[in-house]
Amino acid sequence: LGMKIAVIGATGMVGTVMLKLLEERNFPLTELIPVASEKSVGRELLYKEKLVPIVSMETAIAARPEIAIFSAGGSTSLEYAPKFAEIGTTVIDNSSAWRMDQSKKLVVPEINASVLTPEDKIIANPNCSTIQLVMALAPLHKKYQMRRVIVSTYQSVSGTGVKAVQQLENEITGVGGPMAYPYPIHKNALPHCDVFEANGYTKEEMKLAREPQKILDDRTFSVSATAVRIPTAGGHSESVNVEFVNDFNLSEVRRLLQQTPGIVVQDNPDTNTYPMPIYAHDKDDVFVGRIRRDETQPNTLNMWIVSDNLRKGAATNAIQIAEYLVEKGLV
Ligand code: A2P
Ligand code: 11C
Repeated sequence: LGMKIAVIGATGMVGTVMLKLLEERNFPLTELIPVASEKSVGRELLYKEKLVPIVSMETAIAARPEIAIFSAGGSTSLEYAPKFAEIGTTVIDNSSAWRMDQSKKLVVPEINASVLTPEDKIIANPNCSTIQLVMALAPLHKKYQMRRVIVSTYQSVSGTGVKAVQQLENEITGVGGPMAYPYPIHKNALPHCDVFEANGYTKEEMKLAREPQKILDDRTFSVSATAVRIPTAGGHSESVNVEFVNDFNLSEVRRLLQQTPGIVVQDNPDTNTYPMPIYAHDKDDVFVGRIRRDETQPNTLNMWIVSDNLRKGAATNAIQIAEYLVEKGLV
């Protein structure tokens, strides 16, 4: 048994990782249909030691794939995801286009894959910084009930795209080139991820505020975020302060996190053990450390969460959704 899978944005930062993961995880596909912009059509990509031609969106729709995974920006998703859905393709969309649409599910498989039905033809993949945050919050929320989360992020340039990775490399080697950010990123920190909204927060900060409530299907807690871009490439890091309704015990918190599939606890001050982007890079897990009590107020925890934003934050999560659909016979 197998199926046709289209990857929209196959040449991009996330698309490249998707192809690598489909191969690595031996996804049961009979045909890979890579799609990119018109300028890339006709080029070939390597998949399982075979060259596969990049095709146009129209050619991909005509091939009627069972699943199409989109990572080619919000406007491409808004225009084309419904066209695939219309012909019966299940779309897994990594852009922010559909995430807060009430008729679309927002899924982190370890947390809420069970909400999916065969009728869900456009499924939204959450934002990268949201995924790693909710992965660690979900088991703790279930046990102690969150009241308020304060998160500050330290985000990798890879989250912005190829142009930003190039800007950092150019600045390190001292050559000029196009700027992805309004300021230098090398030796800098920009309190600015994605665009500013009218309330003074960035779009990235508002994704962190809104998406966790939808994924956990609970509006009784709130999230306040500050998102910062730093000159790192391997993953996003987050400093997280969580106030719970109920008190916790630190060794139980560690045990709950350790027992959660997809979470790895790296936490030992005696050996300088804590999560870092250079170790999270190219891994599918979410790493949690610096777990400690906030001594300034009751029932409050501090922790540090790191994950590869292109893996669990994007491609891995999308492919896990596809694997779930196949496993449950939903496509
Ligand atoms: P291309 O390489 O031809 O530009 P990134 O997020 O790293 O910037 O990558 C964006 C991805 O989305 C690339 O694969 C890019 O293809 C693709 N893409 C951009 N616009 C379109 C479009 N209108 N139709 C299909 N793919 C697109
Ligand atoms: C970043 N989170 O690192 C972004 C990248 O909403 O899918 C992904 C943007 C999105 O800036």
